[in-house]
Amino acid sequence: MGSVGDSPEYDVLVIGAGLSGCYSLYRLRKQNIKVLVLEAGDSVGGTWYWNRYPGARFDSESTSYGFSFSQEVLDEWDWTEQFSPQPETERYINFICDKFDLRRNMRFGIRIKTATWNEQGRFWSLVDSNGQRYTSRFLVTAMGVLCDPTLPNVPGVDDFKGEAFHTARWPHEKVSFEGKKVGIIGTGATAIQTIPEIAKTAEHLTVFQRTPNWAVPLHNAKITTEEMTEIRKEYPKLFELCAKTRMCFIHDANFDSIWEASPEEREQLWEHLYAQPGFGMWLSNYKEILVDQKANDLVSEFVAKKIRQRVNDPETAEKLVPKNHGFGTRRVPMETSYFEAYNRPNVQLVDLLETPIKQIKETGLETTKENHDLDMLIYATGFNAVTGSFDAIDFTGVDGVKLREVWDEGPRTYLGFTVQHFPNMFMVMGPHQAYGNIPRSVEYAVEWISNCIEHLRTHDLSRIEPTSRGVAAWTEHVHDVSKGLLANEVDSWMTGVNKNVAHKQKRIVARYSGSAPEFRERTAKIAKDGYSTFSLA
Ligand code: NA7
Repeated sequence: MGSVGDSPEYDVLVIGAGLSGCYSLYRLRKQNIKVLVLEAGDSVGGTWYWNRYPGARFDSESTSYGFSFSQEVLDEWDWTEQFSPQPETERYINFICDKFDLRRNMRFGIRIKTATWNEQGRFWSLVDSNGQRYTSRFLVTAMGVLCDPTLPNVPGVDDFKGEAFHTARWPHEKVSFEGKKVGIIGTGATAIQTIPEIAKTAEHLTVFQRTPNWAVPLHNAKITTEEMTEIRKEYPKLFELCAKTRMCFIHDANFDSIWEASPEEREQLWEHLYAQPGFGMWLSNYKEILVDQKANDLVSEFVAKKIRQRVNDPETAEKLVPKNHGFGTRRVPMETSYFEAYNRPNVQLVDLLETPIKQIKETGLETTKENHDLDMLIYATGFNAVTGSFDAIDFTGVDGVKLREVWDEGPRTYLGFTVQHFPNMFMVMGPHQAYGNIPRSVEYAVEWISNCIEHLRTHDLSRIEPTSRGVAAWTEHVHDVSKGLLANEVDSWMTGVNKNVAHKQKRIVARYSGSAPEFRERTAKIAKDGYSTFSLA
């Protein structure tokens, strides 16, 4: 595949066949656009293809996480659990791809290495790891927010001779823990889902924790066929609600002030939220808890009390209580019997703040205190988030400008969808976009982008690029709305920090932390005004 003369082979190339890529293809193809999706994995699903570790599941309610664009899909697909497990989600994405015959415009096992803008021909030229070239007028990146897994930067990572897996590159075959001494590094959302599952069958599980996280109960449950019939009737209301809430979840903001509630009333609300399924404790709490340190200290103390109640050994419990950040200032992991896992005789917690990792060896892991012999080592060590998948491709724009250089001090975008010097390139779930309940945000982003491409085609325009003024104003706006949020003063993937990646030591403003309705209002206005704030040709 290549370009014929100076004209590109495709109208649009999409990188990635996760939720963003699948919906991009569906939409663009409906607009009679010649589109090809290039995916590194062997099948569709993105995040839900790669993250197949035991216990992987939604933390968002299944019914609010599914796509809303097709009535047929809503009518035909039954969710069987309130928070869908990974195998079911992967089946769901495959169901959609089969239903709309999406695979015929997809190529798998294709890892893009370079993406270069050709100014003269006004097209993008992509080259994969085998040297194959693909060209298109427009480029849509649909590469996901958390797709580039990272290993710990400790000596000896390659030396371990036992089984070793990163949770985001979990094997397709069943992994057995029986009779094995298993070690896991990390205690983020992923580890918190998988630790209780591994603990059930491993002979011994050692959890190597650097930073504890504030996890609260998920309260998952089955969905019966009768319940699904009722849920189906409520879909319009449910999506209407998601369109109004700050992060597109069904959990609505609480506008009550913590300072007007008595200690008993606070306790009552928190007990209620702690017993509710999903993100309520995080998102429907008093309005001050995510912005006012004193309010945050109070709710953190409540969650700490719960941890102390649930973990039998007081010393272990204390290690599991976060000390360097407050509740809700990192993405809150949702757990199912996570804290109770530490009451099992076969589970041991190693606090890496007290005894850091010295090295990984052929036989296991050595801390500054002792050797841990292991048969299996699991890396639940997270991702080079948000910009990681962009770092992995050599993007070259106008006049040889490199994306890595443009984003050297943190992302600079226009509307989160476009970047100056990179004409005709659109990002789904790129930096500076509102994430929250991802599929809700994906649907909006894909619709905005496909409408924009449609506008360009119908107006005989073949080039769109944001202006430096537009980028400066949007980037400033994104920085402004992030001010005052306690989360933006804490190291986490949401603030772009990954201690294992050399250029990710400093906090950046990686995402849009204003409300999703505000994000949509601002970006929809630009579309309504005919994209006149862009430079069009
Ligand atoms: P996270 O949330 O980034 O967690 C990664 C974990 O790995 C976290 O506990 C890290 O500790 C730990 N880590 C990373 N590197 C090391 C080293 N070198 N030594 C010890 N511990 C380390 O990734 P997840 O996959 O759990 O979750 C990602 C998102 O997926 C989640 O937020 C949801 O949105 C879904 P640290 O905190 O850096 O001290």
